[in-house]
Amino acid sequence: MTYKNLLLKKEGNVSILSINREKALNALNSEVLDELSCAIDELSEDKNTYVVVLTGEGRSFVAGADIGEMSSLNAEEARTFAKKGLDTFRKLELMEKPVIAAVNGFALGGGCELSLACDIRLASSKAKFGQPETGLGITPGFAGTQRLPRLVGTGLAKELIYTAKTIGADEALRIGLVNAVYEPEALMEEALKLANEIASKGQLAVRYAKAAINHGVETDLDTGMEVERNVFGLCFATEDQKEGMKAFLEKRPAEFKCK
Ligand code: DAK
Repeated sequence: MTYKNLLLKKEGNVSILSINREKALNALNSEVLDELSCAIDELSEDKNTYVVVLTGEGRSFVAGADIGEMSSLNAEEARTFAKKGLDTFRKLELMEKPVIAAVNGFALGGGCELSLACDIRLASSKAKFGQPETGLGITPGFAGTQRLPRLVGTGLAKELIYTAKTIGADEALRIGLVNAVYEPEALMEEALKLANEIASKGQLAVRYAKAAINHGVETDLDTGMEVERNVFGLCFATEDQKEGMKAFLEKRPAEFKCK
């Protein structure tokens, strides 16, 4: 499928999805959110895509929800807009395949929240993160109040949200908002390296692990361990498990088939 506001490139088992609305620093309007939702469905169904890298064109990852579009919403329309974003981000988070955010520039408001819905965040040294909503007289609307404290802790999330301040990549690394920081020209190369490393493993195991982690962090330890026990059992119904262990015993690299 072709998109007006997205670029989709497939390189082997890795797909690169790039938000392409440079004139508004990739701000998310309803059209971008609708396209993002379709692209997530497309990538979920694509058997050859194992890992997704999400990034933005130009100097921004995503500079937030589109303030122009949001400014004239009434309360009911704001709830509808919020649902569109929440549902799309949740779909991304729960997608079976891992998603790496390659944060190339501004990740503000809805942009920071979009990165939070990804499995792993890598940043360019030029990236800027923040939840500027209170400066606009609103609360974060795409689950920033929920995902940010889960990732960096309540105190730091409250400070970032209450002050609406923007932080640089090094500070984001220090507080655990991103996994690593790279020079701008190295970011995509490093994101693809990580994506390909993940893509070389048993994909069903990776997907089960993602599901177990996502489920586990939202529940008590005993329930989480039960989820893990179940996905562990499921692995033994896959060809990948047989191949992975056989390859180890035969002292050769495994050839996984995602089966
Ligand atoms: N929306 C619309 N246009 C935007 C935009 C945005 N978020 N961010 C940038 N742009 C546009 C600018 O208007 C400008 O357009 P032109 O004037 O050229 O037509 C163009 O992108 C370039 O931006 P600047 O000229 O401002 O570039 P600078 O380098 O000077 O500044 C900046 C870059 C990122 C610091 C600045 O653009 C900026 O502060 N942008 C706004 C960042 C922001 O506040 N983002 C958070 C938005 S609030 C909810 C649902 C969702 C949300 C909340 C509630 N519910 C429905 C309840 C989410 C909210 C947000 O994300």
